[in-house]
Amino acid sequence: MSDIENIESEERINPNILITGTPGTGKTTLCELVAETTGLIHIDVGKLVKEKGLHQGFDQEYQSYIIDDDKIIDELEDKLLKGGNIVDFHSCEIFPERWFDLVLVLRTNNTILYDRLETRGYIQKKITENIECEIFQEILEEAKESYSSEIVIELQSNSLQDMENNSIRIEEWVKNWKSNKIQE
Ligand code: DAT
Repeated sequence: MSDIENIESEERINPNILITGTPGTGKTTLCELVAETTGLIHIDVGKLVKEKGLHQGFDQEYQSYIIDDDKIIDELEDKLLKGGNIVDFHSCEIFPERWFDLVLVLRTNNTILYDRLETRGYIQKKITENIECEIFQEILEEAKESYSSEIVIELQSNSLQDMENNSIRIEEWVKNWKSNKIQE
């Protein structure tokens, strides 16, 4: 880590958390819950991409936006440097490593995920692509390659009980992070 990166991370009085995982694993639902219990600000990057045009057009074949990494980074940089955010996105390699204090990768059983994506109305090609992404644990590998192994944690997200457990665990982690910060 460079000196500049150290300074930025030390200046934050609230942590930044990234919740990532294959579409349908429960990122947005969990982030909304955690935002309520911790006061962290939920940043739904997929929603911002659409609303603020942080993309290079729409891919008709895959029915998804072709994201523009630079536009996304520019949009989020100031907020993330301040800290106190819980960021929700299905990819994690585009963000600077220095932004995050914790990276959580949600994982869902294939059958459950299939049903969730079908209910969402995804076309078959997009369902298959996402199920394969989950089977080959692509996002987990991406997270391990992009961030320090100590801050990357895999969380199961199959049931409402899992969601509740995950939310409590994150709330505890935020409390600990803040009290460690005060003692520094
Ligand atoms: P994502 O943001 O990862 O695309 P989501 O939060 O929109 O996923 O959730 C997709 C659907 O699955 C939604 O209807 C809520 C449901 N869901 C999410 N996490 C769940 C969990 N742990 N147990 C049961 N249902 C869950």
